[in-house]
Amino acid sequence: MAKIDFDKIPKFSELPIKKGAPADSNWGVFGDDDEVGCVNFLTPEGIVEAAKLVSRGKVFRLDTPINYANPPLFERQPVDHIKKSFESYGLLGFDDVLNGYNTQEGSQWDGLGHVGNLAAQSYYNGVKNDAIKSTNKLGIHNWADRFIGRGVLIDAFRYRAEQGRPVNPLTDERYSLADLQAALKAQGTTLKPGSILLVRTGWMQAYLAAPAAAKAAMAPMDKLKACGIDDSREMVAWLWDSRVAAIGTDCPAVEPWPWDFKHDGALHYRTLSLLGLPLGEQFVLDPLAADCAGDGRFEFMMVSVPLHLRGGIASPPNAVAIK
Ligand code: UVW
Repeated sequence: MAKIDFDKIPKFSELPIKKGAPADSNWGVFGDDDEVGCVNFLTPEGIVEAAKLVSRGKVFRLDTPINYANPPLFERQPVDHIKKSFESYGLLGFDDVLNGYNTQEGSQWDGLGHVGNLAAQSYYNGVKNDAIKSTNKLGIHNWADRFIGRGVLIDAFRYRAEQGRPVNPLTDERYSLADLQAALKAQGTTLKPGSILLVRTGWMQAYLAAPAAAKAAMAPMDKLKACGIDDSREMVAWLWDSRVAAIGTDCPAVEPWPWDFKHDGALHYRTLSLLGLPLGEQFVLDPLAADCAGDGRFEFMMVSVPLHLRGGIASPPNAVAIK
């Protein structure tokens, strides 16, 4: 893990630093061969500081149980969980077998091989499609022991409701940068360099409360409508200039769904492909948000240990927030 001098990291307005790199990309900032992206902002010093945020020993699991969405969103396959018996060996016991496990069936970090920028025909740091397809380049394994540090929650859903401008999470409404900044201020929280930012949009709570028929109706890609955060240039400039290491939300796509795959300015491209900034989706944030509202502390230690899957495209976060 290389030491990061936060003062030497270029500002968004100074990007790109590499000749020929797309506008608004940070390619080369962490090295031409870097496969870690903004997770580089999580440092050993940051882990030590984050550990000081633990005072009550309260732990919040941030992942959905496997197969929570029935059916899974975006036509992803449900997991077939088989318990393989040891009976034939004359033993009492079982193994698990997960057939058809899509690492994005529920809570997930989108890895840097998830989407590439169409205009640049490249993934983060200029990696080409063939390298994603046939090598382990930009795999989720690069984050397997790196996703630990200070977590910050912005309860944007609560803030908007308190402002008398409630968001309906089951529509494609968006949270603006001004909403996120005002919510942070109202909470009395600051974004220090090297934070994992979690944004509660209210989607998960609304989805879980929906009847089974509504869940089935919203699962197909062309039927889903979901809130998210704005895909503006200002939004990513703020995330980068705040040295955010990753952004996780409780909605399906971080940005509102549907988003236009052909639109260069989509948040997926601006973050994953241009900045190497992980996107977290379908996180469980409601119990954590209730606790933060209760004690007025919206920061915590966060430990996320993605699957050690070489070349993996995405992973359940296997994440906990500890207060
Ligand atoms: C798509 O946007 C297609 O997937 P996800 O929201 O899981 O990143």
